[in-house]
Amino acid sequence: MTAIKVSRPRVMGVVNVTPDSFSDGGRFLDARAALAQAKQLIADGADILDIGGESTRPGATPVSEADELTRVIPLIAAIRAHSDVAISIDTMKPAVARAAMAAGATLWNDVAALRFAPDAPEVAAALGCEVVLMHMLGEPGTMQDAPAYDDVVAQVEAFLLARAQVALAAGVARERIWLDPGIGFGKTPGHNLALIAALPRFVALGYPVLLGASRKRFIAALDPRGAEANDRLGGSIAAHLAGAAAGVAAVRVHDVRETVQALAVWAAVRAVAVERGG
Ligand code: HH2
Repeated sequence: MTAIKVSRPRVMGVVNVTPDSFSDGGRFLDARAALAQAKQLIADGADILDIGGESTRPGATPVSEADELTRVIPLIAAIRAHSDVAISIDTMKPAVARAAMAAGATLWNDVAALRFAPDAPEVAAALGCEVVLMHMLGEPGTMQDAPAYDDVVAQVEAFLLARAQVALAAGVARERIWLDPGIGFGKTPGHNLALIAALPRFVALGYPVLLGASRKRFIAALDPRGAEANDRLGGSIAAHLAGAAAGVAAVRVHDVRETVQALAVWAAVRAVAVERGG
């Protein structure tokens, strides 16, 4: 075995406490089932757990702040009591982010990139947490209505840099800002492929990049047989390995065990290639 170590992206495991998420909706709505799923993902090798209480798929029912808090906060507290795994909260609501940090989370994953609540940038700064700024075209309800761009890569890049500026101006420390091109959030399969192909350009912006391609619909569009959401593991791994090669900091996945294994093989091959001067 080689002595050289190649770093691989961290693996963020998804725990959705929702009735309607596109691939695992309803499975972990029960608090005990959600905690059991979280423990399983930790055992499978997750570096971070991403806890979500509101689906963002088009047509999903909006969730009240009170319901979202009830879904996610006891779970975060229970995970924290069980393990010191890093925890992120997938929410667009500042009050939910604040309560999540108090319960033990350290990362705010905001698919709205701090756009949907006027005080979101200030709350992120005051919390002192890491924050993921993700690109979405418009809003969840309408984002998939014929999404169009002149140049998807340039426009997503400009959006992310502008949102990073807003966060910086509000007082979020530069080293706490992550960027995410938002695979599937107002994109055709072609847009998603262009963004995955452009990951080296996003990584070169100097912020950690998060890639979330797990079980997304563009994979079905590329599968000659088509594929239901729970039948997209191969395509998910392929997309995340492309992210690894581009140098992303983390991948957000439903299938932690298989992704950890794929990344271990990828990193081992890279290490041998580096050792041999490749
Ligand atoms: N994708 C989903 C949700 N949150 N966050 C980031 N940063 N990046 C992503 O790509 C991303 C995300 C959608 O996946 P899922 O949580 O499985 O579905 P739903 O939104 O329906 O709960």
